[in-house]
Amino acid sequence: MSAPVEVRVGSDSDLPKIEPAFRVLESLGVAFEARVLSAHRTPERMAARARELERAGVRVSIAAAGGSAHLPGMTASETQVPVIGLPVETAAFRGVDSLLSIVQMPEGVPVGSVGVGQAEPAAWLAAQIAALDDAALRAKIRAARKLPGTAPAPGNFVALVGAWADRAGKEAIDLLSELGVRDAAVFEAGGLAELEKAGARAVVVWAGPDSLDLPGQVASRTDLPVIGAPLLNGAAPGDVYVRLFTGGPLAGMGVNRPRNAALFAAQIVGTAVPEVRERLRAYRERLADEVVRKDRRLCDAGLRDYLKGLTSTTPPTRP
Ligand code: RP5
Repeated sequence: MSAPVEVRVGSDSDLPKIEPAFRVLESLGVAFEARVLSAHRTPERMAARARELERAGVRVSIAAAGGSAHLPGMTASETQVPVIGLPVETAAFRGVDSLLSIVQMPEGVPVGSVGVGQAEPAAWLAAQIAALDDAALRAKIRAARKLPGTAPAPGNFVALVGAWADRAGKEAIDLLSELGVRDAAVFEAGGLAELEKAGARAVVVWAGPDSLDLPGQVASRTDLPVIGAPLLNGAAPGDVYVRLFTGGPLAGMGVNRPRNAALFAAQIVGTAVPEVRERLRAYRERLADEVVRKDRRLCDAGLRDYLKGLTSTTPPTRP
């Protein structure tokens, strides 16, 4: 049996920069395996280890990379184990390049990103996911984070916080139910005790333009894994992720990716429920089949006809 947490870096030059993550895991007594696996320089080796994670009993992977930072996303594309992306600071762009590359995942393959250089929050989040079925570790984390009292053991329930995001909420609940997570419900941001009591295993918090700090506020008051999902109209303000990553440790999603928030939550449930893992795999296979079908059609129809078909069927962009 492997350690419950894997920490992979794209280069050994990342290791000193994320050292605080190792210190947090060590202080909690959470066993981890550290690996250097480059998405570009050792793609096969990186992918092969990602495919082994689930069978090896790894519950969560932290993938740290800088610059083009493809390691977290490519890891996530090879496994249903939740991947926490840790954007490493860069000299040229202060890590903004790493962050945007990691967080803006396409629909269907989520990565839960932390902020630039947030090695400690990444480790807390990983420890919290690893601790979901380990009451002693959970108590240790709550004490270390100065969270009062004990929390009930989680069930397989996903809590959605922020009732205003009706459409995103519906999309997420529909997808969760398709993935076999039948218990999902909406709570007010103040209802943390209730959602913990209800048996939440993951909490999705919608963040609108005026509530970008809400996920961090929720995450500062619970040791359940919190997923922060920004929902915005039009171009995102430049400080969207500065505001999102203030407060407690959380897994940030790309802008307007409610389905990825649901998928990440389902992956967390899937660490305990084999049926959900199976459905996640089937969902991923359907996505792949769809791309293959499109590629075949493009090859058969030729570029001009394919483009004509696209312009007549492209749905209007989502507000
Ligand atoms: C990324 O490129 C690594 O994650 C690292 O942050 C960056 C630079 O790597 P080195 O050139 O230092 O190996 O893939």
